[in-house]
Amino acid sequence: MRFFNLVAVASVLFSTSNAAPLEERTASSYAGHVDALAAQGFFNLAFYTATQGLPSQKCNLQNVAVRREWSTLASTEKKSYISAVKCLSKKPAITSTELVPGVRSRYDDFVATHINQTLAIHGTGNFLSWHRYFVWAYEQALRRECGYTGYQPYWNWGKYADDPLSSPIFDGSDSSMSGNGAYVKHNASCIPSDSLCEISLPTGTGGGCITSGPFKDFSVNLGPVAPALSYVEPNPGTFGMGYNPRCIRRDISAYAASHWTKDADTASLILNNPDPYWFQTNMQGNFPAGFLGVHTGGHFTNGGDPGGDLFVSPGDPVFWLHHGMIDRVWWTWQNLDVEKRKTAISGTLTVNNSPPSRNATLDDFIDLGINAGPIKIRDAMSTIAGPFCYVYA
Ligand SMILES: *[C@@H]1O[C@H](CO)[C@@H](O)[C@H](O)[C@H]1NC(C)=O
Ligand SMILES: *[C@@H]1O[C@H](CO)[C@@H](O)[C@H](O)[C@H]1NC(C)=O
Ligand SMILES: *[C@@H]1O[C@H](CO)[C@@H](O)[C@H](O)[C@H]1NC(C)=O
Ligand SMILES: [Cu+2]
Repeated sequence: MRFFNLVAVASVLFSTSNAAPLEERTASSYAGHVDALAAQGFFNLAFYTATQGLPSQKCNLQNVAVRREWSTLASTEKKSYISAVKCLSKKPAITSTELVPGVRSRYDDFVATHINQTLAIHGTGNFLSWHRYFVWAYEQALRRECGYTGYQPYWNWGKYADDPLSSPIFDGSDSSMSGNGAYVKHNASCIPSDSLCEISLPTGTGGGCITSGPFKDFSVNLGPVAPALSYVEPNPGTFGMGYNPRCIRRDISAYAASHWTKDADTASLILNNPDPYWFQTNMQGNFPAGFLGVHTGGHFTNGGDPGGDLFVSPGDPVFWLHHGMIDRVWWTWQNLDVEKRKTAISGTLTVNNSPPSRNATLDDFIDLGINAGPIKIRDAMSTIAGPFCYVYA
């Protein structure tokens, strides 16, 4: 019974691929290699649950959420997502200003948590699981606290890699995530830092405050900690936690997008890295080798401040679409060998194991500070078990 139902759901999702009105179908008709892998993975997951049982009784066909690509949302759906994000940025923070002097909103609560834990959640064994939990908790906040009735959309990089500026994500229209920053003459961005310039990313045509779209007046309150632009107002507090209201600056980079986030880059990441260590390492980049990877490549497609700041990047609302795709790529990779990869983790507790630390285990906890309590990595390994109940179209 379960078997046929899940397969039916997968077929419906992948044959029609969306419920958007006709005039928006052109954008969503794209079906790259990565979409085919996601579909194949979904079928595998359906077969697996049919033969092994669903991992959680709480999550079933009737209530499973389906996260969709930005361009497949109808304009009204995009706008309701955007409104919910703005709503979160207007709700009071629950973090105390004694702990984080710069927080002003529920949105900032998430940014503060990310800043606080940055050095324990990147290049580590919990990178994928922690960010899965983070995106989910944010989606829950949009729904529970801001009345959003949809789910977290994602940004399928490969669709727009040649021309991100005219994508429905960055075209600056009122149903986009806002466009580029105003042009400000500036130097190339050095990755990972100016003092260790392993990759020099050519400047884009922005660098200043975003000039169009829904987030033109959005206030970034925390950071910077490691700004990609030298002229960002320094934070008055410690570790970026002081109050530093400023605009979102972007420097949209077709260079980063087209060099590291094409559909073929993502497909190759999924197909050519059966070892979880290499999957997550190549995803996050190999900077000494001049390779940004899809994770850093996506962050530097929008770039700027806070987008190009490893610590403060969730301060730019496009972060959540980007990390939705990161999670979808992991989900796809997992589903291509469900049995083996539902427990596959690798990596230690410190960034690229520096300084050396022990391996992460499935029994280690991940937490989101004030936003959500600790869960075991084990409980974040499946998107249809533990606290989660969603799949990707
Ligand atoms: C650009 O780099 C040069 C050389 O390192 C430096 O002198 C200059 O201040 C930089 N300009 C900006 C705007 O960061
Ligand atoms: C840590 O994990 C790696 C593989 O990911 C393994 O080679 C190594 O032996 C592990 N270290 C310990 C102490 O278990
Ligand atoms: C940062 O992490 C520490 C240690 O886990 C915790 O005690 C503190 O409350 C956290 N601060 C924030 C802002 O989440
Ligand atoms: Cu992060």
